[in-house]
Order: sequence, then structure tokens, then C-alpha cells
Amino acid sequence: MKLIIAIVQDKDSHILGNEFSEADIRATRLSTTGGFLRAGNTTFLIGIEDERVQEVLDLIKDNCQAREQFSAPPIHLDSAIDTSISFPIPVTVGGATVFVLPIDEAHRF
Ligand code: 2BA
Repeated sequence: MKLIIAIVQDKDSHILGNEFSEADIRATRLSTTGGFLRAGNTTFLIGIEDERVQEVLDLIKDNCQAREQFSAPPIHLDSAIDTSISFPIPVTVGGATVFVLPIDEAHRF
């Protein structure tokens, strides 16, 4: 058995969650925040049998799009800092960041 941790954009999370439900894939959604953009994203935790890992990866790949977002510049209160370098910069986010981990044991009591 494996634990799949998938960090996806909020815009993709609804349809991906529906796809998991339809495919009878159990998943937990967490509301999370990216460390770089500090924008909301969604993290799915999916415990899944080894033979279904590829099916889950395919669903994630098919339903998560890469998008361009703008990185907010840090706010400098010090007026001595050159503000001309603080324009938002475009950053390509996603489709999804996925980790697949081994599970030693899984229980549902
Ligand atoms: P964020 O940390 O908000 O990152 C959003 C996007 O900003 C990233 O997209 C990447 O294009 C860019 N980025 C992140 N850190 C950067 C840096 N130090 N310098 C320049 N650009 C940077 P993705 O790579 O698609 O990541 C989307 C979200 O997935 C991330 O949101 C974070 O929440 C998560 N993530 C990505 N890699 C991760 C990792 N190795 N461990 C844990 N979470 C990760």
C-alpha cells in the first residue's frame, strides 16, 4: 500500500475530488498554503493499493493544469529600498506536486 500526497491548485481540486469519488478512491482534502506564493492550495492524502497507484497518478495528471500566477512582492517599509525591483513576477504553478510514500501498516477501526 502507498500514501500519495498530491498538492494541487484550488481551481482543480473540486473536479479532481469528484473523479476520486467516482473511481471509488478514498481521499482526504486538506486546505494548505504554498510556502513560496503563500496562496491557498489543496493537498490530497490518498491511501491506495500498490496496483492502483498509476490510476491515481493518471487522474491527477489529467485533471490538474499548469497556470501562471503572479508572485506578490514583499512589502518594504524602509523607503531606502529600491521599489523598482518589487513588481510582481509571473510564476508557473502546477499542474500538481505529487509524492508517493510506502505505508508500513494501514488500519481503519
Ligand atoms: P508554492 O510554494 O506557493 O510555489 C508556487 C510556485 O512557485 C511553484 O510551483 C514554483 O513554480 C514556484 N516556486 C516555488 N518555490 C520557488 C523558489 N524558491 N524560487 C522560485 N520559484 C519558486 P510548483 O512547483 O508547481 O509548486 C506548487 C505548490 O506545490 C507549492 O506552492 C507548494 O505548496 C507545493 N510544493 C512544490 N514543491 C514542493 C516540495 N518539494 N515540497 C513540498 N511542497 C511542495
